[in-house]
Amino acid sequence: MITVYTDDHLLRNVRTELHGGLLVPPHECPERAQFVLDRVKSVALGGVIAPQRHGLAPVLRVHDAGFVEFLGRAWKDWSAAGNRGEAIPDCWPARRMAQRRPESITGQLGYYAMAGETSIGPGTWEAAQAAADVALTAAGLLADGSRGAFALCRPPGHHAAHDLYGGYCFLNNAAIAAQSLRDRGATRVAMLDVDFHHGNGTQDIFYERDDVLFVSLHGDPREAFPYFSGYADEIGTGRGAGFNLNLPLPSGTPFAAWSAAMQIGLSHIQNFAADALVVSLGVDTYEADPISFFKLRSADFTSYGQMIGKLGLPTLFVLEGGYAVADIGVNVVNVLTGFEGG
Ligand code: OKP
Ligand code: ZN
Repeated sequence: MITVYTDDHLLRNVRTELHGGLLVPPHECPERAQFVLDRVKSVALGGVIAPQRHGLAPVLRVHDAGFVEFLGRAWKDWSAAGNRGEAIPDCWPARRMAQRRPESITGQLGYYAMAGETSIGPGTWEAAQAAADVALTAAGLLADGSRGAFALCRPPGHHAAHDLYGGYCFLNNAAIAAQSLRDRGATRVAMLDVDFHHGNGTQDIFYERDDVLFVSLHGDPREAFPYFSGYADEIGTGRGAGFNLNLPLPSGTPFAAWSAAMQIGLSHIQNFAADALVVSLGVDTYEADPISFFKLRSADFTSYGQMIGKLGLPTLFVLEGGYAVADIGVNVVNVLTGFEGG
């Protein structure tokens, strides 16, 4: 399997994450990508290629133009306003408040943020664009006939909605790639989100559509981020009713229970008769993950990679979360080798 990767992810290197009432070094750090790349090379998964630039057109197929324009200038406006730290929102359009975009950059951060832990710094936008290019380039490999491809993306994307950033995400790499597969001729695309956290952004982008099925396994939002999305009764709306499947699971879920839910998700994907599958591959379901509460072991990642492989679909894997940094490479690549029949 080919991996698409660029060092441009290093441009996303903020110092702060709002966590537990403190500004701490971010869980979503550059070392994550290095551990994954090292493991890809040490098991000789396949070639590693650089992304091609795709520009903003494929990004604007799923994201709001005002939102994309905001991301492109947020750091410049924030620092020009005299702020000395990284850009963090501190006021949101909550219930009964005006849903209007203010002029102030601080107000705009609140307008476009779905969470406050995700600081914006210099280079954040350039890295987010590079991650989208990685996903688009890997999608191009599928369109050209590959059975599998791996987009080694950083920053991740599945919390980024049509016009919202947060949860360490800015552009929804997996959604941009799925839409590009549709635009390159696929009639139906299935998306499977195995990250510990609900992919609220992907759900949002495709919620009214019947040509993209979204299936997500995740920590029950009553107890886990993103708290306000991911309930089982969110099934899609309009034409999209029945094309969104959420499988929330409780704290302490071991692989036996997780894989039973996975089997349900996979059978929905099978019935959908997709032309291609996009997997949002987060490995924060791991037992040692510092911010999550499932109990998967490293060997379990191989097992579920095999389960995905049995679908027999052209499959694009897009990296999302995983914060037990030293083990992320083994866990991610176990999924990929399992998929390939290892
Ligand atoms: C991104 B992805 C720690 C919780 C921070 C954001 C989690 C984002 C996860 N205080 N909340 O889905 O792995
Ligand atoms: Zn996650």
